[in-house]
Amino acid sequence: MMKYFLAAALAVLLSTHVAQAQTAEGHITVSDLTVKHGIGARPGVVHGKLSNHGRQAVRLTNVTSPSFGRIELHTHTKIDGVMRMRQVAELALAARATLELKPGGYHLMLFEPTMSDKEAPVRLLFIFDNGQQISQIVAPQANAMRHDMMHHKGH
Ligand SMILES: [Cu+2]
Repeated sequence: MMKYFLAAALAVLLSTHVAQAQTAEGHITVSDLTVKHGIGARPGVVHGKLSNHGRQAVRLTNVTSPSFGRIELHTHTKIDGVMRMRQVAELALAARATLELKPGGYHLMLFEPTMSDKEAPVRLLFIFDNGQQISQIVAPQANAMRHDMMHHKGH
């Protein structure tokens, strides 16, 4: 019994230590996030800002959410004169730089929604290759149909 208690106490100490280490080394901030759900079966989209205040480049390698089965990192590239969306494995954040996720540029795409209430806040977890993880809760924006159709044209 005592042995179990000590192991549990040690586990708490260790996890506290890890959390503090992440805060101390956390040079990245995520801000101005917007979440828009897709109409019908179309994917939703996330825009915002990723800022790296550190002296080393980092990469955003994954974003997860309990509200979506799959989140992809996307960019736009011009192919034969036409702007098309393309999935990328990661987003590079240069040292002391801000990467903007915006229409016509980098963005996140939200697939396989698991929530029934489209007005419910969406929790997003940003995972970086330096070990930092940032959790944000965003209230989805009301969806303007025309905007949604423009965004997904040529997807
Ligand atoms: Cu996309």
